This record gives sequence, C-alpha cells and structure tokens, in this order.
Amino acid sequence: MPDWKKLIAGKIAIAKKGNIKSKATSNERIPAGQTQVTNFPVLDLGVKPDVSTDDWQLRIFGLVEKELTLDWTAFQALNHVTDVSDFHCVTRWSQLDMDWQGVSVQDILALAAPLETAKFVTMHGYDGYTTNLPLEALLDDDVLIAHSVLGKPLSKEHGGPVRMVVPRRYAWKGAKWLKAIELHRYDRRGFWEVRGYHNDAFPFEEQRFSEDDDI
Ligand SMILES: Nc1nc2c(c(=O)[nH]1)N[C@H]1C(S)=C(S)[C@@H](COP(=O)(O)O)O[C@H]1N2
Ligand SMILES: [Mo]
Repeated sequence: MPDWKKLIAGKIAIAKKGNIKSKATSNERIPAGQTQVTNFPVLDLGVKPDVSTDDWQLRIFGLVEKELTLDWTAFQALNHVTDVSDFHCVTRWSQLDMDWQGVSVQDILALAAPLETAKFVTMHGYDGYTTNLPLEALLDDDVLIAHSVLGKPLSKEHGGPVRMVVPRRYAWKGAKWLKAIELHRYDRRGFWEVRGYHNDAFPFEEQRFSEDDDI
C-alpha cells in the first residue's frame, strides 16, 4: 500500500509550488501557473489496478430510471467519437492536443435515463478513487469515456482500459480505470476534494484548492 499521508502531502506541496522543470509558457491555451509538457506524465494514488477488457464493467447507478451495467462488447457497440482537447493537471503541467477517443458520456447517461432529482455525480475508479462533479458538467460534448489517446489504446498507467476525460476541469476530475458513475441529489466530495482540492477545478480560474472555493 502507498504511504497515503506522504503521497497526499507531496501532491499538495507540488500543486502549491510547482516542480516542473520544462520552460514556463503562457498563452491563451495554457492557464496561469501551468507549464506545457509533451511527455504525458502519470499521476495516481500509487495503485494501478489490472483491469482487462474481459473483466471491465461500467455501472451507472443511483438516481436513474434504469441502472445500467455495460461490458466491453456493449461499450464497443456504442457510437465512438474523437475529441481533441487540452489536459491540465493541478500539479502544474498541461499537455495540448490530446485526441481522446471514446463514447460521449451524454450517450451513456441517456441509456440510464437520469431522474429529475439527479444533480451531482461521483465517478468511481477500480483503484477506489472517486471524484465529483455536477451532472450538467458531464453533458458537454467533449466529456468522454475514453479508451484511446495519441493514436493508441490507453495504457494501464493512464487508466486503461477506460477512463473519463473532462477537458474543461483540472485532470483529477477524470477518473482513470473507470468503474462506475453514481448520480445523487446532493454533492459528495471525492478523494481529492475532501483533502483540500477545489470542488469546481476550473484551470483558467486557477481553482486548485478549496480555500479558493466560493462557498
Ligand atoms: N482512478 C483514478 N483516477 C485518477 C487518479 C487516480 O489516482 N485514480 N488521479 C487523477 C489525477 S490527480 C490526475 S492529474 C489524472 C492524471 O492522469 P494521467 O496519469 O493519465 O496523467 O488522473 C486523475 N484520475
Ligand atoms: Mo492531479
């Protein structure tokens, strides 16, 4: 097991100061405090679950009319799209032009038919990670349940076989090794959100920590 206390303290310190050695850039694509990288770093809790496509299932549950469990075959049969977006990690690196391929979250949620009372979601990873967003943040066209990026199937370290991508928020809002999406009436903070990360996480507003929350 990872040393959680150390890992969490380390990640918060990095996000506060930055430790990226590449040249700092700043333009309309790169939010304040971020540096462009091209090496697609790996960030997680130190646990990389082994999930084969045979074992992988995605469950949509909570406030929905029809709880849904998709296996790999059912997922492959859905409409697949490519969306190119920029990836901003709170630990201060940004990688541009990521050509994510996968299924629009909108399409999968529509199959489950969210109830009127569903306002917030928790995304669950196979490593036990969680992150939260308002349901409406998942309805943007660029929010994908992705299986490929940069022309290749997602590697295990980047969340393969399937991860979420929410390009308009910092990258921690996209769960790797996606296992379930749970819909609720009220907001429930996820793994980093209960440990001081910002609830909304808009990179262009530099919403890194909850001390900057509006509430
Ligand atoms: N399941 C899971 N998803 C996760 C994480 C995690 O630890 N577990 N880390 C998040 C964080 S903090 C970031 S920055 C991105 C990193 O994605 P990458 O490793 O592909 O760069 O994944 C996010 N999704
Ligand atoms: Mo992160």
